[in-house]
Amino acid sequence: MSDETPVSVTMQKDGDVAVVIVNNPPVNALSWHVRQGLKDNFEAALADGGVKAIVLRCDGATFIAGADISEFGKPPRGPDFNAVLNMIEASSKPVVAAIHGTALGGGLETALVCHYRVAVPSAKLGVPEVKLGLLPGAGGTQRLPRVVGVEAAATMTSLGDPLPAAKAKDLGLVDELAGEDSLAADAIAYARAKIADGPRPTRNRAVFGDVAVIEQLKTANAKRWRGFEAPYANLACVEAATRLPFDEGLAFEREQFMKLMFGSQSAAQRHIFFAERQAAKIDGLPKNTQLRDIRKVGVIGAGTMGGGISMNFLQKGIPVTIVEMQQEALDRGVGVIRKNYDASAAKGRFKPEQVDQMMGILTPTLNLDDLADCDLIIEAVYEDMGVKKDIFGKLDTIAKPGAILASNTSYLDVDEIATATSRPGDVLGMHFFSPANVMKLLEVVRGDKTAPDALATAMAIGKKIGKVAVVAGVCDGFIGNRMLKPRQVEAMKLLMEGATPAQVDKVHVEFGMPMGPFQMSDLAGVDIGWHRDPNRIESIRDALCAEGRWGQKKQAGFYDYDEKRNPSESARVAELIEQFRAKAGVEKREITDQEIIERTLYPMVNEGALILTEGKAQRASDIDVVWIYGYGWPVYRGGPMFWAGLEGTDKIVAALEKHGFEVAPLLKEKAEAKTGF
Ligand code: 3H9
Repeated sequence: MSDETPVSVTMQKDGDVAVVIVNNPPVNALSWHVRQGLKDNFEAALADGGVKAIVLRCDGATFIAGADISEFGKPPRGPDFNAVLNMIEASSKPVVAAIHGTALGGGLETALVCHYRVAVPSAKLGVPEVKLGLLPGAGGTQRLPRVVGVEAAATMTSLGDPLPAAKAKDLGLVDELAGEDSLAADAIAYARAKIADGPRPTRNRAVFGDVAVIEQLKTANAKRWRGFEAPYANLACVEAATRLPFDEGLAFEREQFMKLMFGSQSAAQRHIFFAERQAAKIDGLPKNTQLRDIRKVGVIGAGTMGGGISMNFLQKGIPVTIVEMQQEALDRGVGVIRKNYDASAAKGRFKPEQVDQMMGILTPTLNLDDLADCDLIIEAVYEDMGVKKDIFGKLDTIAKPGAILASNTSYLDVDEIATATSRPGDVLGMHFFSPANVMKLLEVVRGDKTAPDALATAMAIGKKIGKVAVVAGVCDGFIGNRMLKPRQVEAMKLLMEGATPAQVDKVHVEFGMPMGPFQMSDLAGVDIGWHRDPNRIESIRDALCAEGRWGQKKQAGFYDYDEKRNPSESARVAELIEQFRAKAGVEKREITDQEIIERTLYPMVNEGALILTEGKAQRASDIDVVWIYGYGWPVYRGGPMFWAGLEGTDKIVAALEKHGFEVAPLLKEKAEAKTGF
């Protein structure tokens, strides 16, 4: 490897103003050579007697979008970031940050040591470190409250959402809005006008505002932050700024930052940051694969799934034709879409005229032939191979050449569905998760014959409608539901052996899942996939279904529910379990929480290993993305495959063997090498 330092920072002079320019695509992250370049160029500008003021700006799409996350956890290289910032801050010449795109994290911290900030109206400013399990570790938690006050600083650091430039200007974070196309010139003019004023104090300013807001934020976000360390560390630092001198506050921030940086939560969240971006990449597909044009979408089925799927496209201004068999069902489906949009409008998410616009590009019909002009058709009818093949056979004659024909099946064989057409290259799966307008995950199922451009187009349209799309291979349940199965099977076995639904669920919720296996069953419907014969009782679930305990919708499932759907443990369910145990001659025993983890979560890792070996997921991190965005796996545990590494694959294998599982060879390999995935 060459030792040469890439030139990612340069300087130009405009009369008495020096302009330091960062150019480090794609997002001008603060890589080691950028820090080096900032140091060298600021030193030069400071030493130059002809320079009276300095502008810092960036080339490319954005201002500095933060520290270079790919450097985290590696041996330090280049100058210390804080030393560079201190040097800029101490400049005797006024320094102006010229901001476009996003000034995020270390980027905003750099702007905060500049004495003035000018931004274009489309710019966004924020400290999103909390989303990586971190906090602004280069003085951000101490300088921000001195500029915007405690309330804004506490909110910005703990939630991590960037602010639009106009809002930042209201808060005093931006001094002046520049012209969208004249930032460079406007910033130079602004800097020149500040020569007489000189630098403005940054650290030597009082923190203002009421600290009570910190407790209020904790209360308001208690549910959202359950299990997370970083939001609280961010707030602790802002609170410290209100009572400690600047340098002591900085030392406190450093200590908190290092704790997070070397903890497992941030490692997991950084893993997911890159995993999410990696998931969009399709192995073996040329980067320049030509995408198909998707201007109009057809959805077959106006039920919960079909309606939710349609909403995604309507929100992006893509017209949708939605087909049902009966007028009543069609009217009901369209009514639900409108009701959902109206509810969002009432919450301020949409303007009423936007709702009208979206509804205006929805065409309801009873005629499948009306899909003839659609570029993408998504079938979302119930899970029956015969019905799906019949629909795809008809689509084959109706759809225009080149249209993508997708099934929203959650487990059926997409290759078999494709055989009903004469164009299997156009067929694939697009598996949305319920509620489809809310859940971020989209499994794009690649059939044996799916054409590369069809696949790439489905992935791209997924991104366009705001989903995190992951490629999955054809197998029962694809990635997510396939891994769910062993978990649910073991959870049921644990009931037979002595655990209660509440105990199993509690372990999962404490682990960080939004709900446990039985809560999930009750929510989704215990009767899903039931054979519907009340006299055929072969399992606890059959017994529940036979008694009409179909879950929340019947106010009875694995739990009893009151009219507000509050659950309580069910004596009847306990009785049923007891009867099954007696019949099977199983002796009830004490089940530990650890055993529940070992028997419900470890088998998921095992299944994940099989999925990888069979090539049904492109990479382990894709599996993690599926579980984070589709099932609410806690992001601070990085998804099941990343978590396996934290937990220890050797420990997992030993436990699986102890409980009599057949261990996947790939998992065994990892355990022997003592590595993760
Ligand atoms: C921090 O600053 C800590 C400080 O307090 C300092 C303490 C001492 N580093 O998202 P995209 C890559 S923590 C390295 O698809 P977009 C990304 O992986 C940081 N790489 O683009 C992708 O690579 P590839 C605080 C990064 O236009 C490519 O850039 N800052 C970084 O949709 C394009 O990314 C943040 O958390 C990075 N910081 O969105 C901001 N950022 O093409 C994180 C991106 O190989 N970044 N990459 O897959 C973002 O939120 C978005 O990337 C951004 C652009 C909004 C900037």
